[in-house]
Amino acid sequence: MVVFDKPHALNDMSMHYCPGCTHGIIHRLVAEVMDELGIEGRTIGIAPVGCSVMAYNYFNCDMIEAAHGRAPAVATGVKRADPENNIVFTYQGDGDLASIGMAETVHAAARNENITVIFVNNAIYGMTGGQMAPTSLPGQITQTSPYGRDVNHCGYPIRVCEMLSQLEGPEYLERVTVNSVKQVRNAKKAIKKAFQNQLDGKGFSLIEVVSSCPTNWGLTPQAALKWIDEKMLPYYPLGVYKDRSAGEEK
Ligand SMILES: Cc1ncc(C[n+]2csc(CCOP(=O)(O)OP(=O)(O)O)c2C)c(N)n1
Repeated sequence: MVVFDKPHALNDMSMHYCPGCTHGIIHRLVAEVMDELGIEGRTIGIAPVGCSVMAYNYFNCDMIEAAHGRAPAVATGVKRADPENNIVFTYQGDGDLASIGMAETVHAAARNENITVIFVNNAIYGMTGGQMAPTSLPGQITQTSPYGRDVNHCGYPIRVCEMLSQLEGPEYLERVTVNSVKQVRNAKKAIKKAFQNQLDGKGFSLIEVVSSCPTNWGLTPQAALKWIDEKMLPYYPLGVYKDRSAGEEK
């Protein structure tokens, strides 16, 4: 009896992510959803610049690499080129989505582009060695805030779901995490819904996944998962921030 198998939508290769990094879990959830919805052959993923820059190697669907932060703009073009057939998702870190790419994010949401955005918030610039991100917590020690993020000097972290929920445009915004089995299951449900919304023509769906970066947080993998509960979730509460179709007959 098969009790564990690789999703077909993930390629059979080892990933370059650090031990304890949750990018791998999130890749797997996206791939499982592609399998379950039977959309691998018509899905086009847009990879970001950041640790997941090589996501194009891992997903077994068509992939395009976007310039840093521009994934929602590329996704807009790909979706609009063939809206009936193309299923388009972006996969972006917090530096990519909420810093250099903030304009693309906000405008794609405001336009209610019928795309799916997977937003991996690990509160740091992982790939470049742990600089402060727009989502780094007040007091968080990073390479560019060695004494902790000083909000008087660097401003406050941006809560993306809360901010986008003020727009008329977006269809669905939810924040999840993947630091326990229960949370991984919830995250999968949210990711599946975000793809299903696109199939149903409902519009812009963004799932923010609160994630770990043990290497740049300077923690063991286990301690990093605990840090999510203790530090990240009080600042970034989990939940649905917008669901325009909530209450509609399923
Ligand atoms: C135009 C441009 N500016 C800056 C960089 C340098 N750079 C590469 S990745 C990155 C940030 C990545 O952080 P994030 O999006 O949070 O993803 P993570 O690596 O943490 O998964 C930056 C600033 C770049 N590659 N291109």
